[in-house]
Amino acid sequence: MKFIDEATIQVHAGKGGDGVASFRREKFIPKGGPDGGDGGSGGSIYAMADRNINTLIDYRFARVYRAKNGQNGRGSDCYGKGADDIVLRMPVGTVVKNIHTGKVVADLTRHQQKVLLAKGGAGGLGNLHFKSSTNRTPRQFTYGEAGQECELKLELKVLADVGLLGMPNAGKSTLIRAVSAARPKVADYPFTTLRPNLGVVRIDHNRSFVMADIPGLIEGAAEGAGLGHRFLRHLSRTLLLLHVVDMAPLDEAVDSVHEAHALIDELRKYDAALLAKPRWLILNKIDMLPENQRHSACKAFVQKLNWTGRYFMLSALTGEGCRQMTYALMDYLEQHQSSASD
Ligand SMILES: Nc1nc2c(ncn2[C@@H]2O[C@H](COP(=O)(O)OP(=O)(O)OP(=O)(O)O)[C@@H](O)[C@H]2O)c(=O)[nH]1
Ligand SMILES: [Mg+2]
Repeated sequence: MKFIDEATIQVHAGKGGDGVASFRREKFIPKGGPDGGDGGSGGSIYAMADRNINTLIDYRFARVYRAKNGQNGRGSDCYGKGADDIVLRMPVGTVVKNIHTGKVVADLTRHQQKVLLAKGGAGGLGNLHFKSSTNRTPRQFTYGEAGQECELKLELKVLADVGLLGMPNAGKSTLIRAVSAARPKVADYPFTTLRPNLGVVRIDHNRSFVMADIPGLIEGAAEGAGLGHRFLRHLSRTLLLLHVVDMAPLDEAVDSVHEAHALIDELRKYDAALLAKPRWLILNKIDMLPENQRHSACKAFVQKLNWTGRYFMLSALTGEGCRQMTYALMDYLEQHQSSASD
């Protein structure tokens, strides 16, 4: 199924039914008194997170959602029926914003979390309510209220602890396959990955974290080169980024240090908050380097890049060094996760 991570919709809650002014009219009961019932409330519209849904594609096709109006009240003390609510199911990780104010209306982070998007109008009052000792034949009633309506932007930001970042072909998808059960396609051409993939990395039976693999990024992504940089949105909720670098590019003319700088520049252009996230360097494909040159090659790379943070040398293909990286990630997340969620 096509992966869609943004959509714009309109929601119109139902209007409340009107109250009614009516009087009891029956044979042998003169002056029956007021018996006009209230209108029913209009249907409301809710968003609900559902972990079985993983794209916003449904909202690309159906963009307008209207809940029904409440029924009007009737005589003989009959209240109008309230209209059913509409519940829009969305993937966990969807953020709903009001297009005009920019305000976040819902941030769906838990399965089955339900948030009101547009409230149905209250039903009007029938004349029954206006009866008093001084007014035994009230003719007043009120109309039902209008339902809320608004235009909303839906944005899916996948929920992952760790995000993979890198040029096409760096080996991101191979890495997520090596450490989790996720099976994204791997191939030796750029832009194999066209949508984010999530994988659960299990360290032992009760320790695990979620990793996100996103499409590759190239120089000029901010200006739309390659697939652009919109997929970076999916890294915005991660605690840590892994910058995957190809230590053995097929094309010898490729300067990996230059590419690494270019990628960091793209991050900067996209969002300062993403750039400020902790980032580790993953020097991949070391199986392609002779064993006795691996350390020196990686050290030289790190120095040329002026990298002072943590880095790992590994081969996503053979699995060498992957375990060490996942354990270090787990430790890091355990130390930082609780403080982040406070
Ligand atoms: N020798 C070797 N090849 C690798 C390694 N990791 C990945 N590759 C190869 O590199 C190529 C690209 O790998 P992918 O995992 O598809 O790269 P990607 O970063 O996901 O690429 P995009 O999805 O296009 O951004 C494939 O041919 C992989 O088999 C590695 O550690 N060693
Ligand atoms: Mg890939």
